[in-house]
Amino acid sequence: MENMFCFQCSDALGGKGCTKAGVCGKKPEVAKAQDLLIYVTKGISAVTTQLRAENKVVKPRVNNLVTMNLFTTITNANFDRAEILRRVEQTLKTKAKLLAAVDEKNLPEAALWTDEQKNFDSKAEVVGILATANEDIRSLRELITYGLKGMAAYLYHANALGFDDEKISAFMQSTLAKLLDDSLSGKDLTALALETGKFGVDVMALLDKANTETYGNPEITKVNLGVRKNPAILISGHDLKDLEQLLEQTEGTGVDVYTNGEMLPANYYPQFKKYSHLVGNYGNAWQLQQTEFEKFNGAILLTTNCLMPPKKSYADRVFTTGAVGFPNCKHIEEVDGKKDFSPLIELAKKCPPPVELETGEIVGGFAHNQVFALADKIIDAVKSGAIKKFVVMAGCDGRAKSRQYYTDFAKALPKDTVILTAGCAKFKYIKLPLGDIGGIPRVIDAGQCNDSYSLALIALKLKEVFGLDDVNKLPIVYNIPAHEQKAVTVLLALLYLGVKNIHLGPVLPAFLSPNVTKVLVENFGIGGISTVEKDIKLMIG
Ligand code: FSO
Ligand code: SF4
Repeated sequence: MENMFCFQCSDALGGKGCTKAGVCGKKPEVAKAQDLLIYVTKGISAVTTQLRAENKVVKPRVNNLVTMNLFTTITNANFDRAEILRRVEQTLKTKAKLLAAVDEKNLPEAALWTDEQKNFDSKAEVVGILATANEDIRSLRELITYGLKGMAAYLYHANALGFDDEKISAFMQSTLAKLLDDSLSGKDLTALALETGKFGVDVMALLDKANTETYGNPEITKVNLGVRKNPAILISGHDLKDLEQLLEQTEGTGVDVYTNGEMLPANYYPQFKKYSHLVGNYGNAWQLQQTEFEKFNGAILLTTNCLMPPKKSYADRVFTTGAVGFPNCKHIEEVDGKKDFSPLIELAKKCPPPVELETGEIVGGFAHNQVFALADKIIDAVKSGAIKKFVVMAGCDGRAKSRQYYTDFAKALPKDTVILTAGCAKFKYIKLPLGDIGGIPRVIDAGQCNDSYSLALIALKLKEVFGLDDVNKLPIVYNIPAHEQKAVTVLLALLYLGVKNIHLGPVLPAFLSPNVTKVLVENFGIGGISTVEKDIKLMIG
């Protein structure tokens, strides 16, 4: 009997799945608690879907609960079994109240399950991923589940800024309910996966609106990579609202703030530029945090994934918030819409300043608004042949040595190509001296992984400008490094937008069965990667 089963990210052991413990550091008891949390979340979603069918209102509080449950189970976010089981109990309690208001007749077992025996583990054993025996149905169900998890992450951030769309929650919940329905065929589930892509576009558009209306449109920005001599706080993850509150609370305290990983693009927003104690970015993508966090010396705040299990040498300086959790790391709760970061500030004041990792600057801030402002220049460069091809390399970074491919690929690209990036994948090449084409940098960074939406808008704009009837006729190729479930959302969104011939790497997701892979290859031309030389030839010609 396996201890656990998880294959939701690119680190799935042996390209198949983690069965003894997670490569990410997730223990079997945490994996099981997550399986149970997904099961009860499907259960409450079946109830809310029934409520909507009966024209009854589902309160935002219930939508938020479903969103947060999904987000909690994303890779490298929450390793705290007690917190995950607390969410299971809260979900069952909320569901019990909702059940009183619906017709229970047609509801599935998961909607009616209660925890009377408090025997979480034995239930978790039978409701995990492998509970679906047919490997193709399992593959499609998980593909959709991961797309929904990524959507939940983006919806959570939009909600934090006061933006919401009930239609997105209704879709997420009705889809979760459908994943309990054994009558759905592979064909039905394939269609549902594409519909998940449609809502993936919607949720990224909502978050884009939330971010830009709150913090302004990202603009071309030089971000400092060096350090100052003050004590400091490092903030990582994707939550801009957390950064805003942290900057407000650290103002005038003598404590500096640095971004890390996916928080780097915060430096591109006008609204954050007014804080002179936001010094710049420290470090690289998530998989280097065990050495970089040690050297940072100050307090560290993880607002979302990716969190690696903290090493003893700095664990007492790590704080979590939102969906993130790790046993014995202090967690900052939100109370009445506010987070009190004073424990971090007080700790930071007692810490030495960060050790300098590097000096210099990087340039970013090429979200859709900024790129549209440069449209004439870019169109001229394409028309004159100065830019021959755009290569979309948005996605994730990760720990696999094989990801060196992306650095080598970026270096080997001909000088008349431009990389369009977003997400932590950028750290594999954004610091390379790749130069520019008539003032247009050869790496155009749109922002976080959710800002892949900007890249889609840019592609659609180019299609319109060049009068093309198909987005695949543009001189754009897609070489996407994927790791966790937000990348699945982005992938499904691209498929929904009709983008074909996407290359996924460094490995094809473990959760794609041979038959599902075949469908993706035949209908969308999805492929993997091989060597840099072969792929340059294939993609660039
Ligand atoms: Fe990266 Fe982690 Fe943004 Fe992901 S930090 S890997 S796709 O969580 O979300 O790009
Ligand atoms: Fe393994 Fe990834 Fe699952 Fe962690 S999240 S247990 S590394 S497949």
